Amino acid sequence: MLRLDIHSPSRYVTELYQKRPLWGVDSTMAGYPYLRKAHCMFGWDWGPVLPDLGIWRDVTIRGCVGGRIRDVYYTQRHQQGAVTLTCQAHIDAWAEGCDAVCTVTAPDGRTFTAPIQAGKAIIQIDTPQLWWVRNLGDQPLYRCRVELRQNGKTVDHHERRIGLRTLTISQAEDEWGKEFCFINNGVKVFAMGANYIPEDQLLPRCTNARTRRLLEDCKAANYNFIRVWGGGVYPGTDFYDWCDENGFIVWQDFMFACSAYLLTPAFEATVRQEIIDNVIRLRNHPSLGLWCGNNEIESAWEGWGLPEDPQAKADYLALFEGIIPDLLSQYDPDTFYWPSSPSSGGGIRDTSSNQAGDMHYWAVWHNFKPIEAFRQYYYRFCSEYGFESLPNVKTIRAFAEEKDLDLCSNVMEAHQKCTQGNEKVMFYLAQMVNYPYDFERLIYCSQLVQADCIRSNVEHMRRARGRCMGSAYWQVNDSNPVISWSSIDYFGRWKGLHYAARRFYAPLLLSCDDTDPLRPVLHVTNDTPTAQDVKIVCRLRDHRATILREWRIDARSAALSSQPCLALDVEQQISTAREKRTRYLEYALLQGGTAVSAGTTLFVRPKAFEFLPVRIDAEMTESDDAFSLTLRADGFAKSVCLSLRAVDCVFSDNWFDLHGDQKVTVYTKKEGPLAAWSADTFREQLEIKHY
Ligand code: BMA
Repeated sequence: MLRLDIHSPSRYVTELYQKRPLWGVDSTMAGYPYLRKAHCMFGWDWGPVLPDLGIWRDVTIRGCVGGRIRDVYYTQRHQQGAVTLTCQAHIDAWAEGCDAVCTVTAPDGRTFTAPIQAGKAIIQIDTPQLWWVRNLGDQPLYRCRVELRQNGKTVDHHERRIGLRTLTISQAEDEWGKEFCFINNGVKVFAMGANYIPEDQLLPRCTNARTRRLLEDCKAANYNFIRVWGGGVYPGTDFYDWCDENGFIVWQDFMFACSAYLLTPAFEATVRQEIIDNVIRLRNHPSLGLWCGNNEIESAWEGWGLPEDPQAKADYLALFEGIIPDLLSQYDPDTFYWPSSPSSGGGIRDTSSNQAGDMHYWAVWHNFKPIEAFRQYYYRFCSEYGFESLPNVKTIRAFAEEKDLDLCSNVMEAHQKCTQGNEKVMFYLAQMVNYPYDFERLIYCSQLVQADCIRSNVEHMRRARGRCMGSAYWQVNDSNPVISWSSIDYFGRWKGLHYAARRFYAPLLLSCDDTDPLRPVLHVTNDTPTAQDVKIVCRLRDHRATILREWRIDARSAALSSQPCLALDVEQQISTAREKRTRYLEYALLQGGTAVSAGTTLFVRPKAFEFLPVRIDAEMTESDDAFSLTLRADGFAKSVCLSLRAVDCVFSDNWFDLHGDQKVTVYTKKEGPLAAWSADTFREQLEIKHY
């Protein structure tokens, strides 16, 4: 008989806290660091206090006859175009007559077999098909199977898919300090993605299908990277399988965040087992790029003014700079370990360095710095920065009644968990846009400002490619319907930011450095592994979208590079305050006649620009599997947002700008409820907003 006793987590942490307080972040239930459950269940600055309890993943009991395979670890050495694969099998063979064999099947069907002797088999793979991060190459996966046999009969087997690749962090010294950069098969990768938190505040509601859909949405927004944040849970194996298949790099935090811990013998024992279990479970995934000790605890000890607690501080170093790296050197020596995020390498010092390591930049948002402050800072790898917005009105209506549709209502404030969160929303809106008089306009404007703000930081980092080699905005998803930093809300609805991410994370990017507004410089950032021939068109327009001046150049952008390609001087045309308010730049990077990257730069903030009334025409066509829209404006329309009243849908492009003489065609697939729609219904349901 297997008996499980489930005790109250709240009672447990409260009792321990009363005996001995232990620091944890605000807006949580005190004492939560005492218990190895997802911290965010006890509340976070985007989640309610709802510590649930129970079993939420499958539990199995396996019987074995003869012997069993506990686990298998595959390591690889790449030399002169060949791979030596070592299979280390941890086998309990109790019976006489047991032997084991490892068989590797390549994607092209070739097989390699070797007997396992003294727990090891060595397999030589010539002409290996390498696994690459997305956009650098393909993701061929090798199927590896270990069989344990007793007198020729299989008694147990273990199967995994691996990728043949090297993937680690390079910290080579350079003119700015030390780089911090993923390097895949010798190629330095600019990591582009976001932070991932648990998909539901109540874990049993999470499903593999939901996770896959979220990851597909990340892929649609051109990510090649995702950081699993340390205040939640270790995702299920399906998450990593998807990342293996799609060439994402996973930054894996261990599940510790913003807290102090005490290494009592019982706590240490459970933590050790947790680390061992998860490392064994995840170490063979080709997408696993890095293990990270925790989220923000090193920086908290360094500079957050925590209550004095020498024991907890000493235990921090013992756990994250002693026990965990020791366990990794035993269980997964090949994956890079980083003690904390952010960090410059450990020792509780210099955790906010712009010379080495990763960085969390929160001066914009948490410290009320203006949006432009992003661009004054140079990061080596920015693993967190963010900006809040309100979710889709349909999401809000899931928890609010008509009378609650007011940012400062009790209901809306209950769905804002960040300290002074709504004040910050309004603070930044007041800087950027005209006063949004109705609630839906407020939602629209908050998403517009969020998207613009994150875009400007990402473009800045991508222009600094080489010096900066990674961007993960905070955060891709929500665990509940809430006002937060996410780009996709709890119900999977894309905010303006997610559409913007699709553009600012495009492998080939055209962006404008307007540090000196009268001498803006267009840059091409090429994150593809080949040189690209491009055409750049830039136009100075007035607020009717009339072209006042045009520049055109052909350029060749080297593989994996970022270069200035067109320096403009508009001092003559932008000399008066009125010209600043009525003129703007529009630019596009063309390949084969199509714009693959485009943007707009105003000389003032949107609230100061003199927008004119504009009419947008939408022409609709229909095919068997999609509705297409061709949009045209009779002037300049900024941040055109398309939606359907009754249902959700993702458009091939959205939140784009329209300029008089140009048209934009977008489509949406006839999926779900749309499958049964007529063209007339689609037309009636279409809503078009713009700034
Ligand atoms: C970072 C994260 C989270 C938090 C977010 C927003 O510090 O690590 O702890 O939710 O910022 O404040």
